[in-house]
Amino acid sequence: MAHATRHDVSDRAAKQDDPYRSRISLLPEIVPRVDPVLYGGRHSAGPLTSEQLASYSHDGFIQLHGLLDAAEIKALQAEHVRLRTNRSTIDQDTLILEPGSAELRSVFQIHVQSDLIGRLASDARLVAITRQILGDDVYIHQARLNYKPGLFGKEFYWHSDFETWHVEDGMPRMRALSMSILLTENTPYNGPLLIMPGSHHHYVRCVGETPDDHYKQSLRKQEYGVPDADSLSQLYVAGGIATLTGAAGSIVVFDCNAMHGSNSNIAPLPRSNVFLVYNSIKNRLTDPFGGKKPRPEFIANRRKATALAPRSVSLFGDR
Ligand code: 6CS
Ligand code: FE
Repeated sequence: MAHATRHDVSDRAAKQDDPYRSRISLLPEIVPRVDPVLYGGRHSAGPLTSEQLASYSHDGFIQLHGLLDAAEIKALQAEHVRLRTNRSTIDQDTLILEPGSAELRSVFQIHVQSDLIGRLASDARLVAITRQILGDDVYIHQARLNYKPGLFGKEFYWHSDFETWHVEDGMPRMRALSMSILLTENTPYNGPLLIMPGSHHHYVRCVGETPDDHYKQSLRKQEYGVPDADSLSQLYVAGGIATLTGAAGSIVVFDCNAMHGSNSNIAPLPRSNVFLVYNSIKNRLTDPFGGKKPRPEFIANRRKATALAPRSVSLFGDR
């Protein structure tokens, strides 16, 4: 079926009809989310309890412990070290450095470049949770290893991932989620993920025109698609800030539109997490709603947007 792209209608009209338009007006705005958080459907009877689903719907995130066993966590930590010490084996286009230094910040398409993390991404335990929340088959939109090195790891300022994925990648609706798998202990002092509970129910329209090839800058330090101070303060007053500390192996599942960020890491120990972004196959990318050219495949998966077949419930093959 031919998908009408937005070039078939006047671009201006398309932009005004877009409920999640952003980076158009000179004034920021907070508007209500128009999509559900939990999509129910045929996968509604999944591994999460009704209390966990209610908590996710209310706050925009849940933290899961004990899903991976000690051997799996150890294998993921060894893989993290292998990737870090064998940088030459990684596609250099997918390596993102810290702003102002040669310290490694992120490795994208990590589920393609690491067999073990590829198995993690299609693990039946994770896919079942994602299907239950998104109510559909899913695929990986983006996967990255965020290093946040000790002493030198820089912050990720407050943002909604969906605002970027909508404007710069053409993700139509809020039917995606991220899973952050902690590879090192996330403590109060090494830059853990911070989320504003309840912020996912609101959409912050940002100001400012997206520069060409914005990702070359934004993945190091994001300056466009950054919410304004007043909107951030309103979301904070409404829901506060949750600090997602936890042991290696715990998993934070959070909505694509949750307002989140993390502080710099000046502690002498790294904060490394794998981020897996799952998108519903009904929410595949179209043309970027911001009108710029699509971002590269290693950031936004377009060519392999087919339903993930859940693999065994072990990172070590069928068990
Ligand atoms: O632009 C992106 O897709 C990336 N930027 C941030 C700050 N979080 C999501 C994603 O990694
Ligand atoms: Fe993010």
